Amino acid sequence: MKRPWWQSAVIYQIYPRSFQDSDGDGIGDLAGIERRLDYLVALGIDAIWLSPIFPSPMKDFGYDVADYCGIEPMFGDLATFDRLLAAVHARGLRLILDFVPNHSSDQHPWFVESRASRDNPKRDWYIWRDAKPDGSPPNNWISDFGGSAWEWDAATGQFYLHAFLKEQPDLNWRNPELKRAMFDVLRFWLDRGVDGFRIDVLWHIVKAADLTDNPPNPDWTPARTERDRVLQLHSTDQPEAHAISAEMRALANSYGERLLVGEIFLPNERHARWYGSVERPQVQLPFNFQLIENDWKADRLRTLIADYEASLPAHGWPNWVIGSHDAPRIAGRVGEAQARVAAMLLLTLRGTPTLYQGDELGIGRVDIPADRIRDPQHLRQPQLDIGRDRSRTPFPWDDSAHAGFSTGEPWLPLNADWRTRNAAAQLGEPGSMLSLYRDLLALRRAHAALSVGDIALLDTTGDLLAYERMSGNERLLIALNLGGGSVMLPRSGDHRPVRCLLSTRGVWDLSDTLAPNEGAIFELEDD
Ligand code: TEU
Repeated sequence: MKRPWWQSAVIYQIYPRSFQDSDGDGIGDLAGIERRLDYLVALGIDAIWLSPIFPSPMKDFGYDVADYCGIEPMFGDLATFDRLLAAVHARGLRLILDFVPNHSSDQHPWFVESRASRDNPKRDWYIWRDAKPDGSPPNNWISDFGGSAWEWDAATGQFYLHAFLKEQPDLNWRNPELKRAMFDVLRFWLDRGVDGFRIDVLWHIVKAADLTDNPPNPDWTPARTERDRVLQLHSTDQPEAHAISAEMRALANSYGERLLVGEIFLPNERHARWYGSVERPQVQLPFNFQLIENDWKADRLRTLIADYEASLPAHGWPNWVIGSHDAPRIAGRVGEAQARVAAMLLLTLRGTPTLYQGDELGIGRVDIPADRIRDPQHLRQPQLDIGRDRSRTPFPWDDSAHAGFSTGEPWLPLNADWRTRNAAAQLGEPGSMLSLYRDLLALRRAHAALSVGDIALLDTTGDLLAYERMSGNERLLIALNLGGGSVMLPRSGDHRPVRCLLSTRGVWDLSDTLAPNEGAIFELEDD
């Protein structure tokens, strides 16, 4: 059976503002990305996901779209985009775009019309409601960025809904014309040749028709725990959103095998429903954030891997991610030595991994001076330790001015150690994080067991996390030491490790032991 391309692929997320600037304005752009494609080829990834590149007032840095079928001038234009897409395809890579269907910018012409008057034809493209008799918002829903999810519009005397910033009004997917317009957007990009979409907060796009109050959540924090999400009972995860995602998939499939990645935050059982059924599939990859959201402890990870695998429908393909433009840097969170183990985990688990730009250099936590904070979520809640800017700092390419990112002052500061922690410095350095990523990606490409093989978790204890991956006659053992002491290698039934293919320390030389913070991949043979 020929597997679809995205099952054996590794996706690399680019945050376009921060990858490579080509015109000296301190903000990355499409021509800059094109210039760096060979770096990505050498790294060994298969597909690129670009965070939003569409015209935007940038209140939420592109997640507030003012024109779904254009390119933000700061990033380039449609001609630059077509060139980039051709250059990506010429290298055998794929390109997926970020589709933001839940909300537009308040500057989108649709919203400008919608708010113009109550009888405007586009009024119903957004979610407008009267105030309660006492003047308060229509229900108790809260915005992900804090406060009520309703904004009063004095001119027309109604509230509109916004799950995120007030400059990101929620679109009304129950309106057939809006829905048609959004499907036209998907067609526009599919016709141009993109290989798929990452769909922003897909689970949000339809709300309960009667806008019922959510269960009260007085302890809500922007940390967004699983509990917070479950309490968004009526504002998310509606059956109609599943139906729409099945229609999106049918459209994507009509173009050949194009990939849909859905940003979904839900407990396993409800999360798994976003795969849909064999007859009526939804997204191929409902994004799985569990490695980001859980403690970095061997027993915790073992349980979550087992539970997640067990929750997948038979046709459901897993996926994993350890970093994004919204999450703290993995190396900041678990430390640099463990970040190497995390890289090995991400690239040896069963399923499609997504890498986040800069994690392959081991960039840690970057502290942003108060006067340079740009993240709207952080600016609204400065007292909370949630700054997303820390993961959005410019990519350090080399030790020249501004780390080779731009000839001008970058829009966010660089990582403090950019003079030594940059791509050029790590390229020829066998022990570097970049070399480890390249080795892992090469190994994954060479061993089907690592990309598409089965997985069997071993019943280990303490700081050891271990599993086997197998395909055909090949059987590999991955043993990860999540702690600071040595651990014994696991006994694996009647198989024994015969050869170490890769260690996060460079060499594995300890017979039956893993050094502190060491992860290693072994070939197994029958006893
Ligand atoms: O994020 C969705 C989301 O749930 C975020 O609130 C995320 O949990 C938060 O940023 C973590 O602190 C998507 C995008 O990835 C994010 O950048 C956007 O701000 C958001 O949607 C609105 O479009």
